[in-house]
Amino acid sequence: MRIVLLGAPGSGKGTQSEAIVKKYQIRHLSTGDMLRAEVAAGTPLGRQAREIMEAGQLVSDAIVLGMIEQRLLDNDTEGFLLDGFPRTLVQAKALDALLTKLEQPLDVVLFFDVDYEEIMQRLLARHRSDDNAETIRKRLQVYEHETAPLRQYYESKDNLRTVKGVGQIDEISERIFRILEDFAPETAPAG
Ligand code: B4P
Repeated sequence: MRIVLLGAPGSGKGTQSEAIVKKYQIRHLSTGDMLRAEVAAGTPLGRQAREIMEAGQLVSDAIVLGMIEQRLLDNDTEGFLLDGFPRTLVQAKALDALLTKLEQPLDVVLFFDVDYEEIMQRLLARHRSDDNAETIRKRLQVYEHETAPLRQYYESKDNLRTVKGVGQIDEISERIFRILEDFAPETAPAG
């Protein structure tokens, strides 16, 4: 199964990714995790990304595309879950082109519906270095401007499904699994 998770920062993409990849045994590709690993390792890319992330801005499309492209080309599992990518129209179009080349079209884009007040509370409780009030406000503005238009983009391709992202974490996973049932590969009948 090939899935994209779309939603505002703090809408629970990373949290729900864990349950989804465990259930469907697909590869988890989180651009946020990849960038944080680069920052922690102090690589040149990480040094460049750190300030941008702490300011609540998006890292350049070229950097993110470079990171994701090789991993998609190397992917040898039955599918993948893209978490936090694409985040701009440029990234979405580049992803389409790559997946067309690989003959691996997306099955579904799951949009996490959570209001900004709830997001603010969740992220302020987390204490990550890009989770202070000012940076969160900036991240939400950037989301609104750069990423929210992707909803319409995927809606027009008939790929978008919306999941209500508020409630107990397990309840939200169940909602997601119900949606994903429509896209899970059929298992061959026994005998
Ligand atoms: P990400 O790592 O993608 O982080 P995020 O959007 O903040 O979080 P997510 O939606 O995954 O929320 P989570 O489950 O953690 O991005 C970080 C930065 O990296 C970006 O700002 C940007 O600078 C850069 N970046 C990443 N991808 C990029 C790209 N493609 N292009 C350019 N730049 C890129 O949940 C948040 C909190 O809520 C957690 O504490 C969790 O425990 C809690 N929570 C989750 N579900 C809950 C629930 N149901 N109820 C209550 N709390 C819940």
